[in-house]
Amino acid sequence: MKRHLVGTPGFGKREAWNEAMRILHDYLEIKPAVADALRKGRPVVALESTIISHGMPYPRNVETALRVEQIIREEGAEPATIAIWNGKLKVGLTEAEIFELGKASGVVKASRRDIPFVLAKKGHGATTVAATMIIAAMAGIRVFVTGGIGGVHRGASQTFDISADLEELARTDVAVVCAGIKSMLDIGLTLEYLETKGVPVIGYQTDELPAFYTRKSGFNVDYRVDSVDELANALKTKWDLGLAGGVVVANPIPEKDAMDSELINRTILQALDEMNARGIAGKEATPFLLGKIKDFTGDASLMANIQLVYNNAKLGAQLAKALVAAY
Ligand code: PSU
Ligand code: MN
Repeated sequence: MKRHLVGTPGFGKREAWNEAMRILHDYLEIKPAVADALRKGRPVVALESTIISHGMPYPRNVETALRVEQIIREEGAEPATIAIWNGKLKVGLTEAEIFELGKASGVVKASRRDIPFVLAKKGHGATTVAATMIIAAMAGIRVFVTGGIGGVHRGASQTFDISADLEELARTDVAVVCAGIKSMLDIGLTLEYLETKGVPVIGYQTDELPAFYTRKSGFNVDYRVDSVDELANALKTKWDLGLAGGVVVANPIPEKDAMDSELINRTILQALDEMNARGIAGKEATPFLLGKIKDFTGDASLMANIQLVYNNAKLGAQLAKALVAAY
Protein backbone atom coordinates (compact mmCIF):
# COMPACT_ATOMS: atom_id res chain seq x y z
CA MET A 1 0.00 0.00 0.00
CA LYS A 2 1.21 3.45 -0.82
CA ARG A 3 2.25 5.25 2.31
CA HIS A 4 0.34 8.38 3.09
CA LEU A 5 0.81 11.03 5.68
CA VAL A 6 -1.51 10.98 8.65
CA GLY A 7 -4.38 13.32 7.96
CA THR A 8 -4.16 13.06 4.18
CA PRO A 9 -7.62 13.97 2.83
CA GLY A 10 -9.68 10.94 1.91
CA PHE A 11 -7.78 8.79 4.34
CA GLY A 12 -10.26 6.86 6.49
CA LYS A 13 -10.10 7.05 10.26
CA ARG A 14 -8.90 3.50 10.75
CA GLU A 15 -6.13 3.87 8.17
CA ALA A 16 -5.06 7.13 9.80
CA TRP A 17 -4.89 5.37 13.15
CA ASN A 18 -2.93 2.45 11.70
CA GLU A 19 -0.58 4.85 9.98
CA ALA A 20 -0.03 6.79 13.20
CA MET A 21 0.74 3.52 14.99
CA ARG A 22 3.17 2.52 12.25
CA ILE A 23 5.02 5.79 12.60
CA LEU A 24 5.18 5.42 16.37
CA HIS A 25 6.40 1.86 15.99
CA ASP A 26 9.02 2.69 13.37
CA TYR A 27 10.56 5.67 15.12
CA LEU A 28 9.61 5.77 18.78
CA GLU A 29 10.92 3.49 21.51
CA ILE A 30 9.28 3.94 24.89
CA LYS A 31 10.96 2.41 27.94
CA PRO A 32 8.65 -0.22 29.52
CA ALA A 33 8.25 1.65 32.84
CA VAL A 34 7.29 4.81 30.94
CA ALA A 35 4.94 2.98 28.58
CA ASP A 36 3.28 1.35 31.56
CA ALA A 37 2.76 4.70 33.31
CA LEU A 38 1.38 6.26 30.13
CA ARG A 39 -0.98 3.35 29.56
CA LYS A 40 -2.30 3.63 33.11
CA GLY A 41 -2.64 7.39 32.92
CA ARG A 42 -0.03 7.93 35.63
CA PRO A 43 2.00 11.16 35.68
CA VAL A 44 5.13 11.18 33.52
CA VAL A 45 7.82 13.86 33.33
CA ALA A 46 10.09 14.29 30.31
CA LEU A 47 13.75 15.26 30.72
CA GLU A 48 16.18 16.48 28.06
CA SER A 49 19.60 15.06 27.23
CA THR A 50 21.58 18.02 25.85
CA ILE A 51 21.92 19.14 29.45
CA ILE A 52 23.72 15.81 30.05
CA SER A 53 25.96 15.85 26.95
CA HIS A 54 26.61 19.57 26.50
CA GLY A 55 25.36 21.29 29.63
CA MET A 56 27.43 19.72 32.41
CA PRO A 57 30.78 17.91 32.64
CA TYR A 58 31.18 14.19 33.38
CA PRO A 59 30.62 12.71 35.97
CA ARG A 60 28.41 15.40 37.54
CA ASN A 61 26.13 15.25 34.50
CA VAL A 62 25.38 11.56 35.02
CA GLU A 63 24.98 11.91 38.79
CA THR A 64 22.60 14.80 38.24
CA ALA A 65 20.58 13.04 35.56
CA LEU A 66 20.11 9.97 37.75
CA ARG A 67 19.27 12.00 40.86
CA VAL A 68 16.71 14.04 38.90
CA GLU A 69 14.99 10.81 37.88
CA GLN A 70 15.01 9.65 41.50
CA ILE A 71 13.48 12.92 42.74
CA ILE A 72 10.69 12.58 40.20
CA ARG A 73 9.99 9.02 41.32
CA GLU A 74 10.01 10.08 44.98
CA GLU A 75 7.34 12.64 44.12
CA GLY A 76 5.20 9.90 42.57
CA ALA A 77 5.76 10.47 38.85
CA GLU A 78 7.66 8.50 36.23
CA PRO A 79 10.73 10.14 34.67
CA ALA A 80 11.49 9.77 30.96
CA THR A 81 14.89 11.04 29.85
CA ILE A 82 14.63 11.60 26.12
CA ALA A 83 17.35 11.23 23.49
CA ILE A 84 17.93 9.82 20.04
CA TRP A 85 19.51 6.46 20.64
CA ASN A 86 20.66 3.98 17.98
CA GLY A 87 18.42 5.63 15.45
CA LYS A 88 15.29 5.65 17.61
CA LEU A 89 13.46 8.42 19.40
CA LYS A 90 13.95 7.04 22.85
CA VAL A 91 11.42 8.00 25.52
CA GLY A 92 13.10 6.96 28.74
CA LEU A 93 16.81 6.12 28.72
CA THR A 94 18.02 3.28 30.94
CA GLU A 95 20.64 3.99 33.58
CA ALA A 96 23.31 2.38 31.39
CA GLU A 97 22.30 4.61 28.48
CA ILE A 98 22.47 7.72 30.66
CA PHE A 99 26.01 6.68 31.66
CA GLU A 100 27.01 6.09 28.06
CA LEU A 101 25.58 9.40 26.93
CA GLY A 102 27.22 11.27 29.80
CA LYS A 103 30.65 9.79 29.11
CA ALA A 104 30.59 9.98 25.33
CA SER A 105 32.20 12.89 23.56
CA GLY A 106 30.97 14.21 20.26
CA VAL A 107 27.31 13.28 20.63
CA VAL A 108 25.28 15.44 18.24
CA LYS A 109 23.26 18.22 19.85
CA ALA A 110 19.93 17.58 18.18
CA SER A 111 17.23 20.19 17.80
CA ARG A 112 14.14 20.11 15.53
CA ARG A 113 16.10 20.34 12.27
CA ASP A 114 18.48 17.54 13.22
CA ILE A 115 16.00 14.82 14.21
CA PRO A 116 15.42 13.16 10.80
CA PHE A 117 19.11 13.13 9.92
CA VAL A 118 20.32 11.62 13.18
CA LEU A 119 17.59 8.98 12.83
CA ALA A 120 18.45 8.24 9.21
CA LYS A 121 22.11 7.71 10.16
CA LYS A 122 20.94 5.42 12.99
CA GLY A 123 23.05 7.50 15.35
CA HIS A 124 22.80 8.99 18.80
CA GLY A 125 21.68 12.54 19.48
CA ALA A 126 21.26 14.56 22.64
CA THR A 127 17.95 16.38 22.42
CA THR A 128 17.60 20.09 23.15
CA VAL A 129 14.52 21.59 24.76
CA ALA A 130 12.92 21.90 21.32
CA ALA A 131 13.61 18.31 20.26
CA THR A 132 12.65 16.93 23.66
CA MET A 133 9.31 18.77 23.50
CA ILE A 134 8.61 17.25 20.09
CA ILE A 135 9.35 13.70 21.21
CA ALA A 136 7.55 14.12 24.55
CA ALA A 137 4.44 15.33 22.74
CA MET A 138 4.56 12.33 20.38
CA ALA A 139 4.49 10.04 23.41
CA GLY A 140 1.68 12.00 25.06
CA ILE A 141 3.83 13.60 27.77
CA ARG A 142 2.83 17.14 28.70
CA VAL A 143 5.31 18.13 31.40
CA PHE A 144 9.03 18.55 30.83
CA VAL A 145 11.68 19.53 33.35
CA THR A 146 15.00 21.16 32.53
CA GLY A 147 17.38 23.81 33.85
CA GLY A 148 17.36 26.55 31.27
CA ILE A 149 15.75 27.11 27.89
CA GLY A 150 17.39 28.70 24.87
CA GLY A 151 16.34 32.20 23.90
CA VAL A 152 17.22 35.29 21.94
CA HIS A 153 20.97 35.78 22.24
CA ARG A 154 22.50 39.14 23.00
CA GLY A 155 23.42 40.78 19.74
CA ALA A 156 20.69 38.89 17.89
CA SER A 157 19.86 41.96 15.81
CA GLN A 158 23.19 41.25 14.07
CA THR A 159 23.61 37.49 14.45
CA PHE A 160 19.95 36.38 14.20
CA ASP A 161 20.78 33.82 16.92
CA ILE A 162 17.40 32.87 18.32
CA SER A 163 17.03 29.41 19.80
CA ALA A 164 14.68 26.97 18.08
CA ASP A 165 13.36 26.33 21.60
CA LEU A 166 11.22 29.48 21.33
CA GLU A 167 9.58 28.42 18.09
CA GLU A 168 8.88 25.01 19.59
CA LEU A 169 7.24 26.59 22.61
CA ALA A 170 4.97 28.37 20.15
CA ARG A 171 3.74 25.17 18.53
CA THR A 172 4.11 22.12 20.77
CA ASP A 173 1.79 21.43 23.71
CA VAL A 174 4.26 20.85 26.51
CA ALA A 175 4.81 22.78 29.75
CA VAL A 176 8.51 23.43 30.27
CA VAL A 177 9.62 23.84 33.87
CA CYS A 178 12.87 25.80 34.03
CA ALA A 179 14.66 28.28 36.30
CA GLY A 180 13.85 31.29 34.14
CA ILE A 181 15.97 32.87 31.44
CA LYS A 182 19.73 33.19 31.74
CA SER A 183 21.22 36.63 31.57
CA MET A 184 23.75 35.42 28.99
CA LEU A 185 20.69 35.75 26.73
CA ASP A 186 18.81 38.94 25.99
CA ILE A 187 16.02 38.42 28.51
CA GLY A 188 13.92 41.34 27.29
CA LEU A 189 14.01 40.25 23.65
CA THR A 190 13.31 36.65 24.61
CA LEU A 191 10.18 37.80 26.44
CA GLU A 192 9.12 39.89 23.45
CA TYR A 193 9.54 36.91 21.15
CA LEU A 194 7.50 34.69 23.46
CA GLU A 195 4.78 37.32 23.69
CA THR A 196 4.55 37.56 19.89
CA LYS A 197 4.25 33.79 19.68
CA GLY A 198 1.58 33.61 22.38
CA VAL A 199 3.69 31.66 24.85
CA PRO A 200 2.77 32.44 28.45
CA VAL A 201 5.66 32.93 30.88
CA ILE A 202 4.45 31.83 34.29
CA GLY A 203 6.17 32.54 37.58
CA TYR A 204 5.83 29.81 40.15
CA GLN A 205 5.28 31.64 43.43
CA THR A 206 7.00 34.70 42.01
CA ASP A 207 6.05 37.93 40.23
CA GLU A 208 9.57 38.45 38.97
CA LEU A 209 11.10 36.30 36.28
CA PRO A 210 14.09 34.45 37.72
CA ALA A 211 17.39 34.51 35.79
CA PHE A 212 18.56 30.91 36.28
CA TYR A 213 21.53 31.38 38.65
CA THR A 214 19.72 34.15 40.50
CA ARG A 215 16.15 34.77 41.61
CA LYS A 216 15.91 38.20 40.04
CA SER A 217 16.06 39.46 36.47
CA GLY A 218 14.39 42.86 36.64
CA PHE A 219 11.53 41.56 34.42
CA ASN A 220 8.04 40.52 35.45
CA VAL A 221 6.38 37.25 34.47
CA ASP A 222 3.08 37.30 32.58
CA TYR A 223 1.22 35.35 35.26
CA ARG A 224 2.07 34.29 38.74
CA VAL A 225 0.66 31.01 40.05
CA ASP A 226 0.95 29.88 43.63
CA SER A 227 -0.11 26.25 43.31
CA VAL A 228 0.31 23.41 40.83
CA ASP A 229 -3.46 22.88 40.79
CA GLU A 230 -4.01 26.42 39.57
CA LEU A 231 -1.35 25.93 36.92
CA ALA A 232 -2.74 22.55 35.83
CA ASN A 233 -6.19 24.09 35.41
CA ALA A 234 -4.84 26.89 33.26
CA LEU A 235 -2.94 24.40 31.11
CA LYS A 236 -5.98 22.20 30.66
CA THR A 237 -8.01 25.25 29.65
CA LYS A 238 -5.37 26.35 27.16
CA TRP A 239 -5.23 22.96 25.48
CA ASP A 240 -9.01 22.32 25.73
CA LEU A 241 -9.50 25.50 23.73
CA GLY A 242 -7.06 24.39 21.07
CA LEU A 243 -4.61 27.16 21.91
CA ALA A 244 -1.64 25.19 20.68
CA GLY A 245 1.80 25.57 22.14
CA GLY A 246 3.72 25.29 25.33
CA VAL A 247 4.27 27.44 28.37
CA VAL A 248 7.37 28.47 30.28
CA VAL A 249 7.07 27.70 33.98
CA ALA A 250 9.76 29.75 35.69
CA ASN A 251 10.73 28.33 39.05
CA PRO A 252 13.28 30.41 40.98
CA ILE A 253 16.45 28.76 42.26
CA PRO A 254 16.21 28.25 46.05
CA GLU A 255 17.64 31.20 47.95
CA LYS A 256 20.39 29.12 49.55
CA ASP A 257 21.68 27.93 46.16
CA ALA A 258 21.44 31.24 44.28
CA MET A 259 24.63 32.90 43.07
CA ASP A 260 25.82 36.40 43.70
CA SER A 261 24.32 38.38 40.83
CA GLU A 262 27.30 40.69 40.46
CA LEU A 263 29.70 37.75 40.15
CA ILE A 264 27.56 35.85 37.64
CA ASN A 265 26.89 38.90 35.50
CA ARG A 266 30.57 39.77 35.36
CA THR A 267 31.35 36.16 34.43
CA ILE A 268 28.74 36.16 31.69
CA LEU A 269 30.19 39.32 30.13
CA GLN A 270 33.63 37.72 30.15
CA ALA A 271 32.28 34.56 28.53
CA LEU A 272 30.45 36.58 25.85
CA ASP A 273 33.64 38.56 25.08
CA GLU A 274 35.58 35.36 24.61
CA MET A 275 32.88 33.84 22.44
CA ASN A 276 32.81 36.89 20.17
CA ALA A 277 36.62 37.06 20.01
CA ARG A 278 36.74 33.43 18.92
CA GLY A 279 33.88 33.83 16.46
CA ILE A 280 31.83 31.03 18.00
CA ALA A 281 28.26 30.97 16.74
CA GLY A 282 25.32 28.72 15.87
CA LYS A 283 24.66 25.62 17.91
CA GLU A 284 28.09 25.85 19.59
CA ALA A 285 27.25 29.19 21.22
CA THR A 286 25.18 27.96 24.18
CA PRO A 287 27.47 25.03 25.13
CA PHE A 288 30.52 27.31 24.85
CA LEU A 289 29.00 29.92 27.15
CA LEU A 290 27.89 27.33 29.70
CA GLY A 291 31.38 25.79 29.73
CA LYS A 292 33.09 29.16 30.14
CA ILE A 293 30.77 30.24 32.93
CA LYS A 294 31.61 27.02 34.72
CA ASP A 295 35.38 27.46 34.18
CA PHE A 296 35.34 31.07 35.37
CA THR A 297 33.37 30.45 38.56
CA GLY A 298 35.30 27.36 39.63
CA ASP A 299 32.25 25.12 39.93
CA ALA A 300 30.03 27.54 41.87
CA SER A 301 27.82 27.88 38.79
CA LEU A 302 27.74 24.12 38.28
CA MET A 303 26.56 23.59 41.86
CA ALA A 304 23.84 26.21 41.42
CA ASN A 305 22.85 24.63 38.10
CA ILE A 306 22.51 21.19 39.68
CA GLN A 307 20.43 22.43 42.60
CA LEU A 308 18.04 24.40 40.41
CA VAL A 309 17.42 21.33 38.26
CA TYR A 310 16.57 19.30 41.38
CA ASN A 311 14.21 22.05 42.46
CA ASN A 312 12.56 21.98 39.03
CA ALA A 313 12.28 18.19 39.09
CA LYS A 314 10.22 18.34 42.26
CA LEU A 315 7.88 20.98 40.85
CA GLY A 316 7.58 19.19 37.50
CA ALA A 317 6.54 15.95 39.17
CA GLN A 318 3.95 17.78 41.25
CA LEU A 319 2.64 19.52 38.15
CA ALA A 320 2.39 16.25 36.23
CA LYS A 321 0.33 14.81 39.08
CA ALA A 322 -1.92 17.85 39.20
CA LEU A 323 -2.39 17.66 35.44
CA VAL A 324 -3.47 14.02 35.63
CA ALA A 325 -5.96 15.04 38.32
CA ALA A 326 -7.25 17.96 36.26
CA TYR A 327 -8.13 15.82 33.21
N1 PSU B 1 20.68 26.19 29.05
C1 PSU B 1 21.27 25.55 30.09
N2 PSU B 1 21.72 24.29 29.91
C2 PSU B 1 21.59 23.64 28.72
C3 PSU B 1 20.94 24.31 27.63
C4 PSU B 1 20.51 25.58 27.85
O1 PSU B 1 21.41 26.10 31.16
O2 PSU B 1 22.05 22.49 28.61
C5 PSU B 1 20.74 23.58 26.34
C6 PSU B 1 19.28 23.10 26.23
O3 PSU B 1 19.26 21.81 25.66
C7 PSU B 1 18.66 24.09 25.28
C8 PSU B 1 19.83 24.36 24.38
O4 PSU B 1 17.56 23.60 24.58
O5 PSU B 1 20.94 24.43 25.25
C9 PSU B 1 19.66 25.64 23.58
O6 PSU B 1 20.64 25.69 22.61
P1 PSU B 1 20.49 26.75 21.42
O7 PSU B 1 20.67 28.07 22.07
O8 PSU B 1 21.59 26.40 20.48
O9 PSU B 1 19.13 26.54 20.82
MN1 MN C 1 21.31 29.41 18.53
